Amino acid sequence: VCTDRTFVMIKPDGVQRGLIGDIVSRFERRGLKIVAMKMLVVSDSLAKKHYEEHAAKPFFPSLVSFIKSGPVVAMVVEGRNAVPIVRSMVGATSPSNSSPGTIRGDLALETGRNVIHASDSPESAKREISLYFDNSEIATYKRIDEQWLYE
Ligand code: YYY
Ligand code: MG
Repeated sequence: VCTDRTFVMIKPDGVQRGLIGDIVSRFERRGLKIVAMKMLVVSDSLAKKHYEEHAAKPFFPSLVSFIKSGPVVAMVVEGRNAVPIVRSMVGATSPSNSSPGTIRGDLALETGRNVIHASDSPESAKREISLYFDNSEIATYKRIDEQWLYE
């Protein structure tokens, strides 16, 4: 049984543009398991903590205000190699570099409106999951297709 986990967040632009279903569906069809999911409006302090690695960058203030600008959908996604698999599905940070077939490559045009966040390493996944979820909010269950997804 695989317990690799990553943190994913559909950003306010993705929610406002009606892309929640499309994005969640991509993860489900890939075989990844959604083990936690909620809609919330990110507070100022949570936004700054989430993106603390970028605190000194020129885009930090606009990134923080964008992330707070409307509801987001936060998720914990589980599956073998969930971190790199989800990052490859998300695509490059700048949509002009993200390949067609990726979420950003199919659904976004600008870096500052790139629809989705996903953790970039197992360590950041752990940190980000704990910023958004209590352990009690994360479900443990089996998908009925797991025997066909894993050898
Ligand atoms: O992990 P990822 O989201 O692909 O990119 P990061 O380099 O961690 O940057 C986080 C976030 O910041 C990015 O999704 C958009 C925004 N951003 C920006 O607005 N302008 C940049 N030059 C770089 C990043
Ligand atoms: Mg990042």
